[in-house]
Amino acid sequence: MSPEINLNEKFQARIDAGEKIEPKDWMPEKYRKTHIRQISQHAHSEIVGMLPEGNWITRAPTLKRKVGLLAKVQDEAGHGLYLYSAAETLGISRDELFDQLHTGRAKYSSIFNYPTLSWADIGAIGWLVDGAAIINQVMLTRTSYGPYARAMVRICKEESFHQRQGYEIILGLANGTTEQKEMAQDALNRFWWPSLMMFGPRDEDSPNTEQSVKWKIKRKTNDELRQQFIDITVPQAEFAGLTIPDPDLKWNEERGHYDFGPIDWDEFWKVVKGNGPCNKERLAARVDAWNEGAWVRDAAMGYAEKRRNDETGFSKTA
Ligand code: FAQ
Repeated sequence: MSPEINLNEKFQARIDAGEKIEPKDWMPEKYRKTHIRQISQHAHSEIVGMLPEGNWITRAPTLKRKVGLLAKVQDEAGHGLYLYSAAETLGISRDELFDQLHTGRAKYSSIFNYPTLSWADIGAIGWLVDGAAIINQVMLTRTSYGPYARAMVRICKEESFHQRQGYEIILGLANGTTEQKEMAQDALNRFWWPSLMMFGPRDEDSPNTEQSVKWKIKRKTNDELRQQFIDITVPQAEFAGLTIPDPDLKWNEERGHYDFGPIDWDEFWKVVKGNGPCNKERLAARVDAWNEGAWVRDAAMGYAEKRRNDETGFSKTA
């Protein structure tokens, strides 16, 4: 047996035994690369995801709503930072990760390429987008790579607050005037299908799932998580008096799940490949932020360098 096969078998045995893999442990190159891809895609999603909501901070209808939204958007920045740090433990620099995003080589979640047209969209994002993100991320708290799993624990706590604040906005609108209820329904109509797409392609079209399940990166498949999200969310829509925009949606007694209509996968791939309603705008906003923030990074690096020099001797010994 070659040493490489032996290492691979030992690695799989550790995974099967439920052990966490830590940064300095031996790991197959593909495991490392899959994590860099997934964690960085996740990190990019968090910071690009700040843009559609940031759009409404100055227009939130009350002080309470503004404070809630500000806190949420700030949380997403924090999630991005934990996740970039987790990706860095795999031997890639943050500059390289940002370069991949800015040059369009790295993906981020398709959902953030849709516009936020009304205040109700902020409710819909919290309720549906954070709701979908939690379903996926609760699974990831048990993922096999230690730094990613640990980052997810805190992120999930914050995401549940986000989900609740979004659902509360939707409930307020749904129980308000006719016009407010229509706004909530319109937001649900536009965000429902893109939220289902967040879970990724159907299992039979998902090239990464099989290996990721074997390595316990994913504990559930895209279709399993999507179904879980639908089953949880439909009663929430009913409680709010809103209608899910799917004429085929029906409880299936035998399966113990909701059946649902076909997802427009052409739309999904169009958005993933950069041709959604806001892809260009989102990327341009990130590139601008990077360029405009250069002086802050330079100043922080200059200060860190100065402190390092101070600690190594000269000024401190005086
Ligand atoms: N959008 O073989 P699979 C959030 C790509 S966080 C764009 O199934 P995999 C918080 C996929 O990368 C939301 N691309 O891939 C928040 C792959 O391409 P590649 C983000 C997608 O990785 C809320 C190809 O399609 N969450 O919302 C999408 O096994 C509010 C084939 O797919 C995460 O990133 C998509 N929707 O499964 C923030 C969670 N789906 O790289 C602000 C972690 C698939 O081979 C405001 N990620 N693709 O060229 C995951 O769990 C997985 O990566 C999946 C995809 C499930 C997303």
